[in-house]
Amino acid sequence: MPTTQTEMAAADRVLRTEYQKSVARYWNAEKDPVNIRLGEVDGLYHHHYGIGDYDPSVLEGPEATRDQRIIEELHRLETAQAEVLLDHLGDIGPGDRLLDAGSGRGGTSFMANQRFGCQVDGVSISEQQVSFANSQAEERGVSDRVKFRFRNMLDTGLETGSRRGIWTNETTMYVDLSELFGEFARLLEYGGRYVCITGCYNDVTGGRSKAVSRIDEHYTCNIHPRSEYFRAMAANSLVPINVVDLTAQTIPYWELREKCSVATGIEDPFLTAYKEGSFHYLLIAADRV
Ligand code: GPP
Ligand code: MG
Repeated sequence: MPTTQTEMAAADRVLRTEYQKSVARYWNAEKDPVNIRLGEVDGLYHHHYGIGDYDPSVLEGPEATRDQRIIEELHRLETAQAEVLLDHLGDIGPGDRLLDAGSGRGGTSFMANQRFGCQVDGVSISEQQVSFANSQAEERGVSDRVKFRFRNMLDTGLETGSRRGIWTNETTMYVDLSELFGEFARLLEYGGRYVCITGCYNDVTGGRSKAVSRIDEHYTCNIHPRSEYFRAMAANSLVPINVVDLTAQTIPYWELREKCSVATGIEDPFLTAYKEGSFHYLLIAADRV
């Protein structure tokens, strides 16, 4: 946390609003077992949900090890989600540079570096997460290629046109999309790819359902309607090439998570929102033109 005058001035430059400060406080304090115990499975710490069917055999077998089996299975589904995100980045070479916008404890960044061998920069407004992720980079021996910075994704300070690819893995609900995509359009080279995985509410059912409001309240975020993503992309030279509705694929993750000791209580609102159709789990890949 910032203590000296210089550190406090730096924090004020990154955290411009009271809202951003409150989000940073939340993530600086966060040590939830649903994230830590899953990360400890293999050292990849994620801050997103999972996709794909779970293996029902994890629910059987010895009672004493059941919880650990579920934790490992949830972690496998979260890693599978990040693989699908990376699949949509297109051809990335070792000389390319990528940005993980809202990089959390670094899980997706390390997977990208492992897959493409390229440089990955992560930005986060949580100094705690930045320091955790940089320690992970040291431990993994990739700190020369994967770097995390205490920066605001709306104003990263990174070089214009420097990015072949950018992604947001469940982070866009904390920011204004026009501002965010304006910054991404600046950072991406011509033909560069942006991949977004997000939860968004359904314009067709109309407005924010009670279950979606409970999710907002739980994470101090502001879930956007589906339409807002496409409006803000179109206004910022980002042209969608793929839109994948992952809702059906994420429901098993939440059903399994509900049965685990690390459940946080937000499982029921997610399942309700997805099943009633007021909320989607969406992947959007778009090219910078
Ligand atoms: C959670 O990561 C993601 C968010 C906080 C954004 C909200 C996402 C939506 C799709 C609406 P996490 O892994 O830290 O959450 P949890 O602690 O619940 O696992
Ligand atoms: Mg989690």
